[in-house]
Parts: sequence; C-alpha cells; structure tokens
Amino acid sequence: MMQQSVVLVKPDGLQRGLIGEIIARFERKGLKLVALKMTTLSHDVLDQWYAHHKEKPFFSGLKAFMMQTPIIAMVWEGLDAVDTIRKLVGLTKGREAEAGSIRGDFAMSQSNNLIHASDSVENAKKERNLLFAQGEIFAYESGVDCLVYSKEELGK
Ligand code: 3AN
Repeated sequence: MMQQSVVLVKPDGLQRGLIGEIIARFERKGLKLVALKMTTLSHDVLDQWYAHHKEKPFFSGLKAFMMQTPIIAMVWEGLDAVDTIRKLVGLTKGREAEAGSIRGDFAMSQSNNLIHASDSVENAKKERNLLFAQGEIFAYESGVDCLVYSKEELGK
C-alpha cells in the first residue's frame, strides 16, 4: 500500500550535521519527499506527539531535548513506507541498533537517537496533522517511480 511516514531530524541530528546524510539515505532508497521544513516543537505538540510516554520518568527530559533547537520535519512517501523507514532508522537504543541503520551507524544513546519516524499509518496521519498544513504537503508525479517499482506494484 502507498503510505506516508513523518520523519523528524531531532536536535542532536541537526547539531551533529547529519541532516544531509539522513535525507540522502531516504532519497537513495527510492522514497519520495512530499514535505520538508524547519520548525520548532511546542509543549502542546509534544504532549500529543509523545502521549504514550506521558507517564514515563523521562517524559519531561524528552520534551526539553526536543525543544533544544529547531528540528527538520519531513513527510516521505512510498510502498509500505512506514515499516520500510523504521528499518532504515533502526532500534530506539542507538547502541543496540543494527549496523547499517541510521541509529546503528550514528547513534549511541536511547534518548539522543537522532531521528523520529512514524510507527504506524495511524500515527503518521496524527503526526502529519500536528505539524503540517494541507498546503505544505505536495502531490506530484515522481520521475523515477517507474524505475524504483514495477508496473504491477504501481498498479499501472
Ligand atoms: P522510537 O523513536 O524508536 O519510535 P519510542 O516511541 O519508544 O521510540 O520513544 C520515543 C522517543 O522517546 C525516543 N526516540 C527517545 O528519544 C525517547 N525515549 C524512549 N525510551 C527512552 C528511555 N528509556 N529513556 C530516555 N528516552 C527515551
């Protein structure tokens, strides 16, 4: 199924100069970029974004970390993009993440782990609505989808 996933380069990724590296990996994979901006995260957005962590002892530290600097917010599109991107990103704890994944190659920490990626189609929708206005997400014809996918996969 064609899906969208929301990806954030977190403050540690921005400070460490890894924005280009992270974007390059998604581009080379064959995913399609449909939204991209630099923005800051508010308390209100983070309360909703990390609602599942609200009771955790690390919640306030996590919020402070995510507000240290602006972040890069993107929406990437592709067949089964949610799971595919989670594999490119790797496990939450950087030092246990598989070599070859973004966290596996560049992160050591469980909290400062460079990047966020939606963990389900439902959460991708929620996150997209929290951060992007309708006009900030672009529908356009990819020039390379015909090479990246088979005709059958594209339903053409
Ligand atoms: P993921 O980002 O891999 O989906 P989640 O959703 O479990 O992981 O956690 C969201 C964010 O909360 C993580 N990216 C990380 O920054 C932070 N986090 C998760 N678990 C911990 C923890 N045990 N200690 C500190 N921060 C954590």
